[in-house]
Amino acid sequence: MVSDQQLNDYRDQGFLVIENFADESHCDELRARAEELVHAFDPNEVVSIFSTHEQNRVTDEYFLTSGDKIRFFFEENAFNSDGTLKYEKEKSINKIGHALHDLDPVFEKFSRSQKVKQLAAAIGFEDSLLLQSMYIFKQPNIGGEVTCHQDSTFLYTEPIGIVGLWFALEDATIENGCLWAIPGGHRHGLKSRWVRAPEGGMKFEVFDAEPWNEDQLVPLEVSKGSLILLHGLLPHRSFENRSTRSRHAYTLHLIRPDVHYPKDNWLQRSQLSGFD
Ligand SMILES: O=C(O)CCC(=O)C(=O)O
Repeated sequence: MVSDQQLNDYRDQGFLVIENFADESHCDELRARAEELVHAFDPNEVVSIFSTHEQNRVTDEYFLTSGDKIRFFFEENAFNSDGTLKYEKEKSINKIGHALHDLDPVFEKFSRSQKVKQLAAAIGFEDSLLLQSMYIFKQPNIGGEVTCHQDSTFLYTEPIGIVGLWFALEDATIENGCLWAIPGGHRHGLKSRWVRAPEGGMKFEVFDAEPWNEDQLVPLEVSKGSLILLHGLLPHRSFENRSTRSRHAYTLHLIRPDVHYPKDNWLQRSQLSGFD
């Protein structure tokens, strides 16, 4: 499934693109299921959360308790100043997270398929635990940027033992906001951790305040069905989508079973399961 050369590339670069990993039909199934979930979601349940003057406190709470739920997060530019949505809900949602792989049968089937399990084993993540999943829409016109980061900042383990699986459910190009990464950037250590503060809320614990040299970023343009593996320490980002085409992706994060997962990470689960 993964050649020695590809494994070497992954170790060397911190990422690996595997083209044609997922069948078109599986991509379409996930897309159709996300559409159903959005259809069933009533934005009135949560629009107030995103548009009140207490926005930070309540949106933080909504996010921080979403680790074992299926929740909907809006694009930052989705709202008018009076708190109403600018566009229909289908064009306003930034992502769904963070337990699709455990709670939704369609996402669970894909996430725990033999193919994904075998891929995990091939990169040294056999017996790993499925920590988090996200469906990312990168909406046309208003799709927001994701600034340069390392996933281990948010999903920290000791030792670092996490991999991100990023499945392109549509072609991802520079125009519609593909991923960008700094090749080899995973070899320079972790810059910060996002930790639960004793006084409540979250804060960054900074180990290295030097910004990344974003001139070194390279675009990872991929076609529908491609899988991009991302080492937990790899600096990566995506830019805004100002094109008229969406850029849907599904992401899954795996952690090794033998790592320590601290209590002050944002995402807390009472129980984590593996592939079986
Ligand atoms: O899909 C994207 O645009 C960025 C996703 C990402 O970097 C992440 O979830 O860590």
